[in-house]
Amino acid sequence: MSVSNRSSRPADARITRSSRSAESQDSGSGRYGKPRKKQADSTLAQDLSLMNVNGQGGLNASVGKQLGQRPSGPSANKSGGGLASVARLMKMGRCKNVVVVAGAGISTASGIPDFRTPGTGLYANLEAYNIPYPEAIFNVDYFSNDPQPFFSLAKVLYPGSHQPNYIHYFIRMLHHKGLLLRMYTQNIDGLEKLCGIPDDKLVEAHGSFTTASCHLCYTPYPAEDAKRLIMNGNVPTCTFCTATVKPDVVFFGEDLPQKYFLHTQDFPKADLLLVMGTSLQIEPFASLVNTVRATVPRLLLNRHAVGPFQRIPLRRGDHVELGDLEDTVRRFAEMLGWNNDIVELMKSQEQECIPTLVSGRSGKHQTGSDESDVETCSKCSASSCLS
Ligand code: CNA
Repeated sequence: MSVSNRSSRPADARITRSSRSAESQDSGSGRYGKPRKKQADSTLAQDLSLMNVNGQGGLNASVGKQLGQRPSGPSANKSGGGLASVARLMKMGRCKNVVVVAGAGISTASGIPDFRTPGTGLYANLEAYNIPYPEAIFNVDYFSNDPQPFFSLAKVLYPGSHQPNYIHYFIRMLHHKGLLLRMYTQNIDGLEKLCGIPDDKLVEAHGSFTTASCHLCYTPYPAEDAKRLIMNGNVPTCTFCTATVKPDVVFFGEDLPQKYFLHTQDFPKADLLLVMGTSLQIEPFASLVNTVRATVPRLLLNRHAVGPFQRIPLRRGDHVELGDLEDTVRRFAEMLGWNNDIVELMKSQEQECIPTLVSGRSGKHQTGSDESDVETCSKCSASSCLS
């Protein structure tokens, strides 16, 4: 659903994006289910400026200090213990309602930088954007005054110039095998759809570039026109109130899409939770991982231990596999006996989606800023191919 009707949504059906709170994140009850008020800008700015350190103030300080340095032992290392345990459960047919929670780390193998990886992450490379603090780039009040920093970033993130990688296809394979209950992604790069995960299996919790609207009055604006203008260095303006139009990517303090509320049905039903490539720093998304039933296995695949997976000892049923995500997912697929299927799926997707140059602006696999010639898949739509 579009965020264009945000203003008309009743307060008890709204939930907004914010940075992670410093209070306990593993209470099980979670705060995400409660409506939040939009924060005042100054409070928000203060809150956001703490974002990079918040993960260390959560569960307990001694654990926080050991971010990314899990001790050796079963289910908490790089040995494959956690992967093997979960793979065994899956092969026994015990996991038929798998929920995937994902973040920017699943797309770094596609060449899209994440936020927080030191050195390569977008937050470490923001000098070019001329902003006072990194999170200003997703601050709607800041955007209101100066949309250029976000539009510069949008040029990098707009779907079109990146391809899904093995990790996306692994998740696609979960669906293919009938095991994916739902994927909840924070990503806005559109690669989940592009690899063929169907719309009804996907919640893009932080919105996407698929639609655009006025950031003040939410009047919808044609997304392709907004893209063309932004890519050419121009500012799309609302036909109704003349304020700046932005792609419907959810900024801090803005409502999440209505589809996000599917979590109230999905997480209690899940029999396996896979958490991949996220620092679990953004609320309310981060707290979702605490809402599966207590007996449900949770597997974190990431470079560092994050959120409740920093606990020592881990909660019973929790598994952590640290390391490069693509390598880890390949090993996981091999354990499951899925590797060949995934490789075949990737090959067939490449062949099915051989782009053809056509005239027009409605292509799904658009790769450039040129408004007349776009690459469009001649056989499929991004979300239906190979379904
Ligand atoms: P983040 O805070 O940057 O965290 C990413 C996590 O992934 C970190 O813990 C990294 O250590 C880990 N990671 C990165 N690369 C790898 C790898 N190759 N192997 C293993 N682990 C890896 O990003 P989050 O997603 O947690 O933060 C949420 C933000 C990021 C969302 O609001 C997104 O909109 C936003 N974002 C999205 C994209 C995208 O759409 N591709 C890119 C950058 C930022």
